[in-house]
Amino acid sequence: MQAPIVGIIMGSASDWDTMRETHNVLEEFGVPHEYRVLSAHRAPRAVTEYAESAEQRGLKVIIGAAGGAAHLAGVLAAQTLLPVLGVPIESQALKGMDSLLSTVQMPGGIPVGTLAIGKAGAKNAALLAIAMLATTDPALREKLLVYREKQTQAVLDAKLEG
Ligand code: RP5
Repeated sequence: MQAPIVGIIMGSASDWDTMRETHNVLEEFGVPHEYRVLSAHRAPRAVTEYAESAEQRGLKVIIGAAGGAAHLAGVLAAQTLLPVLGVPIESQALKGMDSLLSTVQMPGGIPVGTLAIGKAGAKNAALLAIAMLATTDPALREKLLVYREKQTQAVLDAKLEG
């Protein structure tokens, strides 16, 4: 088994229904990855340990997903030089607007590349991580090209009933 190069971190097991999308896309592309529940407020020391050791363990990109006061991706980004992508989980109370704003609105200096709320963002986090990795991996770039071509063809072939 290859060592993971992408780390998916989510604030709660309840985020897995969304973050499975990220996992599925990375699986489809054959990108070695790991996924864990680590919370910035319920397990802050574990988040620090993860972020501080990630680069040395061989990770290239971290994806942080959380809902509500979603500071997880920012806290990860603050403690590593690796690029961190953020997925705002769709919360019950505010439909993910809280998650979106607290993930995306990082003060200048520590960036989090924030994706859309919910499953679209989870899927795109994987695709964006793949695009980043593909800049130095020609085989992965080829897979991304084929994926895009298939997607385009599916749109052009779409049949409407009526
Ligand atoms: C956040 O609080 C998690 O990322 C999750 O989206 C949200 C709710 O967590 P649970 O109460 O379902 O564990 O920390």
